[in-house]
Amino acid sequence: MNLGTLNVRRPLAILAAVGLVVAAVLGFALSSSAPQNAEAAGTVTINIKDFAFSKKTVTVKRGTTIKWVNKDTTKHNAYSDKSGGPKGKLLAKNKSYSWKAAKTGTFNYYCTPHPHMKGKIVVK
Ligand SMILES: [Cu+2]
Repeated sequence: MNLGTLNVRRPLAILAAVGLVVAAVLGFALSSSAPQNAEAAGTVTINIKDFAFSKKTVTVKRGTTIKWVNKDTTKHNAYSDKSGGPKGKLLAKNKSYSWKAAKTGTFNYYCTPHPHMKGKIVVK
């Protein structure tokens, strides 16, 4: 009688406790992952026009995508000698190159055929 009710109630109490823990962990995982994805979704566009980058220095959060769009008839690119930096190929007019800023640091870049064209991306 008394033993019988204990034997039935304990597993139920344990199940209820486990259920609460699972719900709490799931809730935390869902709420903590959503804002991070939103932050990483941004894109900053830099136009290349008249042999110059439209933004000389761009400061972004890690995870941001940088997109260079060539508006000149002449082919240009955005290339950094630094490891992990942008390694764009020459772009025809209205073509673009995207690079995700995955590492923090300062990335100086230039246009390979026109090294006087310079820019800088600071990733924080
Ligand atoms: Cu160029």
